[in-house]
Amino acid sequence: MGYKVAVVGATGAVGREMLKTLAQRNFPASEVVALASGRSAGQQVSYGDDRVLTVQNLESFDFSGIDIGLFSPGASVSAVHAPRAAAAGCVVIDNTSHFRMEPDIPLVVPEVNPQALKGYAKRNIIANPNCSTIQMVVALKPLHRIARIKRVVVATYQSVSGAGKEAMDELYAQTKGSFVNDLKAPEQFTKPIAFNCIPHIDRFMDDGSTKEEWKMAVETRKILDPDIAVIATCVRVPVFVGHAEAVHVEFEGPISVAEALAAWRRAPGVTVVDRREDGGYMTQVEAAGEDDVFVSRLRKDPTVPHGLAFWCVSDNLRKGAALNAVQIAETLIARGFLSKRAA
Ligand code: 11C
Repeated sequence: MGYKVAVVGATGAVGREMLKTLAQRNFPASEVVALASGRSAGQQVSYGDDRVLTVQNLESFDFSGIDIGLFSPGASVSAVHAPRAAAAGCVVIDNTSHFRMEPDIPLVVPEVNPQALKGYAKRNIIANPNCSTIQMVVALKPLHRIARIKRVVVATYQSVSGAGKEAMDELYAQTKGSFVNDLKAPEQFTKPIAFNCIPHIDRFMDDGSTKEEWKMAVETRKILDPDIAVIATCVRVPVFVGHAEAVHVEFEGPISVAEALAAWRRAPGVTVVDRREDGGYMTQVEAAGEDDVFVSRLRKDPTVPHGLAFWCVSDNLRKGAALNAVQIAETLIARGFLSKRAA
């Protein structure tokens, strides 16, 4: 007994993390299928510590009988194959940006807006938000409950794994090359990423912002509250895994540091690491491989009537992608949405 699960984009950084997460959490799967483009078909990928799956060709795969599809193959591939899988009765949880802002597609972070799942059956597709949005809304939700948020100013420090495996390889090659006088020209990024920070993630929009910055604003409003104003500056940093964010929040009414800490300590998915001393905060390297969103450096922002500033860190491949997708599937099961299709 269990669910038949397909992982689409199984050879990518997020796809591999999806397989790892399913196994680690003992997801009730009776069968797991790994899918990718024809180019990767035949490759082997790990599912947990002791199982290996042979990758099958997504293009020719028949989704009939598959209960849940965890998709992370790139937006243009999801655009074609997610509706095809959904039409065959598979509930698609799509990690790409393709469907997120469509009004009849739920955009879900289970700790924040699980209620949005109830409309999923209209399209049979649920969107997984952008990684930098997920960690921010997990941290903001407990604060928004006690004092409504008006405005968020955020700067991100995003790891190269957000841009995929080739981007990780580029950071590695450039870093190594710099020590042996073998400088590698940028291919995945617009400038060298080793020993550098690049204030540019995703494409430029007409207003001068980047699409990553736009996503943080519109996704936060769709998930948390349409009235919250968000301005983001998204920066790529030479870190392999884990995104960090400096978040400045303006509230409608008073909220103290003590109240915010107490709210976070009660909140699912949030871990407070905030000792006001050397090393009393989390960094990306420590958050890699962990499930939670870590919050640190909380203090009052005295430049606005009701303001707080904090630092938050999370593993972008886990809570920012694979784990959130698996948690959506677990929430669907817990709420009884998927029981009919159990094998
Ligand atoms: C990055 N946040 O770090 C991006 C990766 O819209 O799903 C995820 C892009 C997305 O580059």
